[in-house]
Amino acid sequence: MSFDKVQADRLAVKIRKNILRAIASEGKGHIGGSLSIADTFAVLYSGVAKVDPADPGKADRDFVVMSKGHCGPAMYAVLAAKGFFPEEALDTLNKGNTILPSHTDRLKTPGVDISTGSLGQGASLAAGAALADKLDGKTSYIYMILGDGELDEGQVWESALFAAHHKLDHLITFVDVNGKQLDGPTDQVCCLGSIEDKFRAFGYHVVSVQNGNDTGQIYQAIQEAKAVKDKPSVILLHTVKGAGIRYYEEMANCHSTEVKKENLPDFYQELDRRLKEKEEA
Ligand SMILES: Cc1ncc(C[n+]2csc(CCOP(=O)(O)OP(=O)(O)O)c2C)c(N)n1
Repeated sequence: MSFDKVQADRLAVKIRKNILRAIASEGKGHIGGSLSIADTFAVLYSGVAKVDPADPGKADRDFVVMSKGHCGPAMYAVLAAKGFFPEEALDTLNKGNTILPSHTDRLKTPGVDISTGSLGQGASLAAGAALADKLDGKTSYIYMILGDGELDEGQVWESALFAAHHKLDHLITFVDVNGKQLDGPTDQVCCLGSIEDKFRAFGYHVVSVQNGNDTGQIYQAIQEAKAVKDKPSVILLHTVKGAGIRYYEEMANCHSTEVKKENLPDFYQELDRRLKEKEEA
């Protein structure tokens, strides 16, 4: 398949606008880690992941698993942009009877296949789904997104052992290495050492993406991962927490914080301006 970087970058802007809109409707939420993973969602939903908004439960679909489920707004942002449900639903984030709870829930949202929120669990569920597909002789992919803070969970490493043991080469894991977690820099909360060496030691093919907010680099990393046979791949995305909006990029802790409705026009303008600069560069 061909990849259109210009369209993917435009989708990333739309995703960021939708994230801001959804969280502003609540006044506060997980903005930092939602913005940092926006470009990965833009690539996955630019023809990479086999999904169909008209038939979200299609039998041969790929799964996109948001294991860092607190960043549900990033997934909702792309699902709305792609027509899985009307964009107006974004204004109901985390409210009573919403289809968009703060953390992803497969029983509530079209396009969400695995419920998450308790960090680490999405990793095991994704590995289980990948094994089930393999046993069924399916060719679908499972794309799973972890946070770097989430790597503190022992369950992530248990699932990694399992995925390598079963040679799950259709399980592609992303780690959003934004360097920060809930209450501080990941290195200070619980130092991870070399994430690259750790996954390699667990039997993974490791792709390190220098700029994890660059759609072209993300796309190339996925192509590399897909060419690997008989082992799972992990793509380490070196991102910026709050990416796209200077105010959040520069905030010491933008994990879960205010997004004011009155600031949306300025934020949208900044996103449009930065995209224009990129397109003209
Ligand atoms: C098992 C479990 N423990 C604690 C939490 C609370 N919690 C929510 S987000 C978070 C930090 C996650 O950091 P990271 O994975 O780096 O996410 P990002 O920075 O990308 O938002 C924590 C500890 C949780 N959701 N699940």
